[in-house]
Amino acid sequence: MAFQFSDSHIADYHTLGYVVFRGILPTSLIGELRKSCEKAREIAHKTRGKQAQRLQPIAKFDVNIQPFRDYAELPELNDAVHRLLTKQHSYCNLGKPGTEDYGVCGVLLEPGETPYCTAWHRDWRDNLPGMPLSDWHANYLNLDFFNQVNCALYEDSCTWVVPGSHLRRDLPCEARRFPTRPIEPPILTGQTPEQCERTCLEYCQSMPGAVRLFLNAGDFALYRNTLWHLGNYIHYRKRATLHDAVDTPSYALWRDHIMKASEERTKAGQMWENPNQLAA
Ligand SMILES: O=C(O)CCC(=O)C(=O)O
Ligand SMILES: [Fe+2]
Repeated sequence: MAFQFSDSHIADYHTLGYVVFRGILPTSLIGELRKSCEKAREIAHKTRGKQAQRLQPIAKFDVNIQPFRDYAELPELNDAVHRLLTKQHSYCNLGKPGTEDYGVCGVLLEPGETPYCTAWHRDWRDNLPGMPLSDWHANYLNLDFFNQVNCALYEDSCTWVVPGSHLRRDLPCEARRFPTRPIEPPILTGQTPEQCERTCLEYCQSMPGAVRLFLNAGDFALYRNTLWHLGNYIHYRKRATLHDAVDTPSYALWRDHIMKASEERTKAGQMWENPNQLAA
């Protein structure tokens, strides 16, 4: 059945912190994007090794970008994004040809050799060394910021989330689970691929309230990257999932400002603040 936008998409996004526009990509476009992403996988393996898990921004590399332009212009998807957020919000920015601006859109890939799992995190707060947390806390509810896309070209069950966590600071059980910074990822050294798979799964399940997001080919998931989430990857499960921001001019400016601020703080040795141990 053709995708139809409804108010429940708006309700889900705001209450859960994520929404899925099911089957919104036409099958012909899925096919074209898959072809471009085959090339992206080759480039990622050549330049970053077999375990590479992404190529981003895609416009920087020698892949056929036309399917991405078609995706960026898809009327149903633009309409759904604008109705969910505002007309100022746009996805799949591919940058400006002839400049160093390549936009944000990339592709997430399966690792080539063995499972891997990121640490549980809330983006920027927990994965950017030097991030001034007062700035994150001042902005984490701002709907112009932190809107992120995973658009699956193959079935994808890599992303785990804690629904509703985008609306609040950490619960006591979450702070107890991850008392220190940087947050500990699962420890995989010396493990066989089968052991890695089990360790990663148990790590995902160890977070109170965690659920796995299931996407089918052509599903567009939009999520608040301020919610607790992670990516858990299995080498035998093919993945090509477009990864992108639903961007606004103010979010782009904020990112520039934060990247500079965090670099300076890192140089000054101020690597990690702990959000659950901040001075009052
Ligand atoms: O692979 C995923 O779905 C999640 C990736 C992620 O959390 C990130 O890029 O910060
Ligand atoms: Fe993330």
